[in-house]
Amino acid sequence: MPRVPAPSPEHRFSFGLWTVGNPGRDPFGGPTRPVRSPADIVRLLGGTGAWGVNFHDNDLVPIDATAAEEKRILADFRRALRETGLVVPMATTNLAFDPAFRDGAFTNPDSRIRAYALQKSMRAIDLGVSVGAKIYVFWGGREGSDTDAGKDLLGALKRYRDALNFLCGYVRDRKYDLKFALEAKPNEPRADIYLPTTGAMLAFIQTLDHPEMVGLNPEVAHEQMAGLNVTHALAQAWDAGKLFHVDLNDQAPGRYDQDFRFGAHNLKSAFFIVKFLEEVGYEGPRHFDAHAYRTSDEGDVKAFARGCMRTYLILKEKAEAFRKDREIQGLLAEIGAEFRSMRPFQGGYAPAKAKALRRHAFDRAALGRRGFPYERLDQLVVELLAGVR
Ligand code: GCO
Ligand code: MN
Ligand code: MN
Repeated sequence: MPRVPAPSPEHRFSFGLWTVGNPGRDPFGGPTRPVRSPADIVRLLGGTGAWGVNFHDNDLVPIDATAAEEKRILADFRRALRETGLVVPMATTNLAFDPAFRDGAFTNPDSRIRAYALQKSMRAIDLGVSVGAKIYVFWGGREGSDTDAGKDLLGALKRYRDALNFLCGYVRDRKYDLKFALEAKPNEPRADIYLPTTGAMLAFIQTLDHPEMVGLNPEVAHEQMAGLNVTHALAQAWDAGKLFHVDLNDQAPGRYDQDFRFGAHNLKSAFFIVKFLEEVGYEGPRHFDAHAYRTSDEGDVKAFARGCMRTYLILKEKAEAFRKDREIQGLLAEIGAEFRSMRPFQGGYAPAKAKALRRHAFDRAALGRRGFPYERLDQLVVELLAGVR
């Protein structure tokens, strides 16, 4: 069993103020842990090997803070960053919590609320950039519907597009070194959230004025809530050059939004996620958008944060073991074997190629007899993960 390295800044692990700082509130009960100040949360992360801390504007500065309060909070926060060496890779706007956003922010039918959402986002972008954020996430949790009875769906998409175009313009105008990452989620808190999957977001990005500034922040739980395969979503985002950020956590399909510790529910799926990110050479933040169980005390919250990172690193070792395993590689070679006789038909279209392919005689029955050793391969993966290989 190879030694698992301790988490360190080079691994680019990040957490949100709202995740490790979550006092254990849920829809059925109040907090079970004390509320910590942002600087305190940074210090809590400081000793764990984490690299970054992310925030929503109001995780750092309460929505009703005075200018003097804001100044003091920011000074404390900056001091904690200096003390711990943590950086702020990503920031975002809270456009979900305040009652003003009950029917969405950028897509709200009320033009005053849409304008307020833009103002709040511009200020939050300034705040994020002022502490070094290079990625700005948009998760439109309230952009959606509980009933479509009163919804102008095409109008909502247009407003969404207008808002992102406006904010891209703002970032360009200010010459900020900042990219946007859109985060899809199918439902919760709305019955149906607009642009519910990574693929839907990807198509939407192409309709924006500055698609090159805008990428994706796929989240494990959000894909799994919908019964989808998150590694497939990551692959599509990567293939499009749009994997700007990733929210790692875990989730059983068909449940409420669980936000479990990375790898807590589906270790095999977590393995394929890590294997994919490491194999393609993803260099962005590995952000854990996960929450400790409500039953945790503060010590257990630390164990939760360490657990997210440690599981990632264990699975990274396992991905390396997969790559070096001769039996596994032998099966992969068998599965992907090239047939020399098919070479003339590969690559793009050419009229002569098409002509030859039309004439070629295939032995369909023989093709139908070909098996693929996925049972053997999958069992080897299971044994690798179970530590008996
Ligand atoms: C959720 C989301 C959020 C976002 C966050 C950053 O399900 O509540 O995952 O945690 O990631 O708002 O944009
Ligand atoms: Mn989520
Ligand atoms: Mn998220």
